[in-house]
Amino acid sequence: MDRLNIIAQQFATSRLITNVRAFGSGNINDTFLVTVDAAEPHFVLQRINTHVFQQPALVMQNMRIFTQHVCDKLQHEVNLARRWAVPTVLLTIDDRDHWVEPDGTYWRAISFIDGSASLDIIQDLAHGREVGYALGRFHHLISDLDPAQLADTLEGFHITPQYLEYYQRVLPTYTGAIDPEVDYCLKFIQERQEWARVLEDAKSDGKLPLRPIHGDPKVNNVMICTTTQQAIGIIDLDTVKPGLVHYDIGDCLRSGCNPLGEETTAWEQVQFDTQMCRAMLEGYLSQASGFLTSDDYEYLFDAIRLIAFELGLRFFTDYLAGNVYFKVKYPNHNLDRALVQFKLTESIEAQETAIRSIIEDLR
Ligand code: GN1
Ligand code: MG
Repeated sequence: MDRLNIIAQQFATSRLITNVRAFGSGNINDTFLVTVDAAEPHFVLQRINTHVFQQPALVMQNMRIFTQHVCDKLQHEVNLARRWAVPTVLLTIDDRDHWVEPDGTYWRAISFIDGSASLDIIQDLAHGREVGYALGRFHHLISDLDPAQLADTLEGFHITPQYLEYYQRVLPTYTGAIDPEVDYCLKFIQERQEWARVLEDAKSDGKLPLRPIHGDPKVNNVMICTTTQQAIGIIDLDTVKPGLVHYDIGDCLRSGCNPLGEETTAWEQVQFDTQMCRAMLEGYLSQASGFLTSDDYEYLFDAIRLIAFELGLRFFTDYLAGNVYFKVKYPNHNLDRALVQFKLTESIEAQETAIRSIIEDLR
């Protein structure tokens, strides 16, 4: 039996493992789908990237608090018209929520939401509405969870000014060529430095409150029922922690309204799809309008623009730093990813009036 099977076996109790294979397209953790014999449900096995999540025990603690809260709430819900599934943490034979290998790597297992699948790229407006719905449902379910109960598992996550500071520290260490693409990125960031504080300023001014958030609600983290095509859950709970719902809304839209997807190499053709933006926001607000304040609405456009910009900045900085954070398949991968996000940001900026009027229409 190879090592992966031995690790998977820790979480499988007496079930017989039939297969362990690489799964999904995450940029941080290593993910595997474990299939077990006969009618038993499959599960997901993950090696946590402890360079990124330096306190994995806190990640697991947040997950437990989150799951408990949501499961309690779902039990008391009267409207059970739609299925909503929460991924649960599997325990090892000796009741631990993780397994540490002799080489120090940190592993955990999570249930797979049966009868569901996720897609890397948005398919159509109906899919967009479902992805938006899922984020709204998720926010609604945790809107009464006190964010102080959740640990900060990734300090500085989505704090754009901190990414800018890191960028300023990395920039002088870059010894590669300043070709036209790199030059475009340098100027792009330079021109947006001041504005990039917009959400953090609003937070400091008391306009936007800390709430529990998902942190990474991109399209492929929303599970779609394979029979009804409805969204039935959100996975990847590592970054559930206190934050601004704006980070989530911005992240969800920058992911869903880019029909070419974030991994395209055709970055010059990247456009922000405003029709999709309307569909996604409609889906989101059908669940979230009850807890959003008028200040929340005021910052929605900035959120959409900022999180695309921020992800471009994060990818570009990692390219300059030598690809130390995001996994890459080739040396310029993070540069290509940054160009996609910056082109998307440009398209958002060019369509500001249209996007703002969609937000006005829906509020
Ligand atoms: C990372 O690993 P993954 O794919 O779930 C990143 C997100 C980015 C995303 C871009 C902890 O998520 O913030 O939006 O890549 N997660 C972390 O695809 O940095
Ligand atoms: Mg993630």
